[in-house]
This record gives sequence, structure tokens and C-alpha cells, in this order.
Amino acid sequence: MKSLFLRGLATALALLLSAAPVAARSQAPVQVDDAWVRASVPGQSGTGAFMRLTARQPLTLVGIRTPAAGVGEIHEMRLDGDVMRMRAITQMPLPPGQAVELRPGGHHLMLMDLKAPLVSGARVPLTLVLRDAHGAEVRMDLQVPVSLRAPGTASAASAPAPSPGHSHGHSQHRH
Ligand SMILES: [Cu+2]
Repeated sequence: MKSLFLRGLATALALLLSAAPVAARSQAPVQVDDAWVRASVPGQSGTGAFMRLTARQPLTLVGIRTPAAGVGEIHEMRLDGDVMRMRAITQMPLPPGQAVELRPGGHHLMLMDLKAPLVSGARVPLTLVLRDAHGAEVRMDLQVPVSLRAPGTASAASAPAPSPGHSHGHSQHRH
């Protein structure tokens, strides 16, 4: 009797638990838009990855992993005197429902110790390592396209010519 009841309970629990990941998968914890990695040339050791992140729950970005680079870091830009410098930070809060931009000249993801040149048109596997409000780790696997410039700024195929000069004013910051 008792074991039957327990078995029934276990089955019910298993059903509940197996349903949960399906629900989670249908809606990723973070919406990722316009992700791209800047193409690199042979001999170049590092490059940047950029995207717009909108968390659906309180999350903190605490790191990145990619097989394309020996080291992946979260970088911020800081004005040091009158020179913009980048430096690694250990976490970047993602308030729910608020788009957080990772872009050239601002916060960005840094891929260092590149294993091979990243060619425009290729895709780089990149895993976002996040923590939720309870401190539990959440990982999101992305396939990020390699490009010479941000998506939407000028599609290489349809644009008549590359726009002369970038208007960001961060041209001194190179990856
Ligand atoms: Cu950087």
C-alpha cells in the first residue's frame, strides 16, 4: 500500500519536474538581440563581442565562455583623465525588462587569447554565465555571428558603400 502510494507520488513529482525545463526552454531567461563579434585579423590577440541583453528575471552577468578564446571577460569603459580605457569587471546587473547594451565604446565582452582569426560570416559559440536572485548559476548558449560592423548599421550586401567615418567618437578604442 505504502510503496504504491510512494511510487504514485514519485511519478507525479517526476512529471512535475520534467515539465519545468520545457517551460523554461520555451522562454530564455534573457532576450539577446543584435549579437555580433568583431572580426579579427591574423596576429590579433583579442576582439570584442556586442549585443543587447534584456533579462526576464533579475539576473547578473558574471562571465562568458567561448572555445574561440583562451580568456573571456566583461569589460567596462572608464574615463581615465581624458583617455577612455577598458577594464574587466566581475559582474554586470541585468535588471528585468530593461535592455542593457554591450556596444563598441561602452560595456562589452572581450575575447582574448584568440585561438584563430575570427572571419566575417563565421559563428562563434559563446556561453553567457549568469546568476539569478538566489545565486544559482544560469547558462545561455549563443551562436554569435562574426562581422566587421554592428548588424543594421550597414549590411555588407545591400549597402552602397561603407559609411565614411564612424560617428561614435570611440575610434581610439580598438579591439
Ligand atoms: Cu575590452
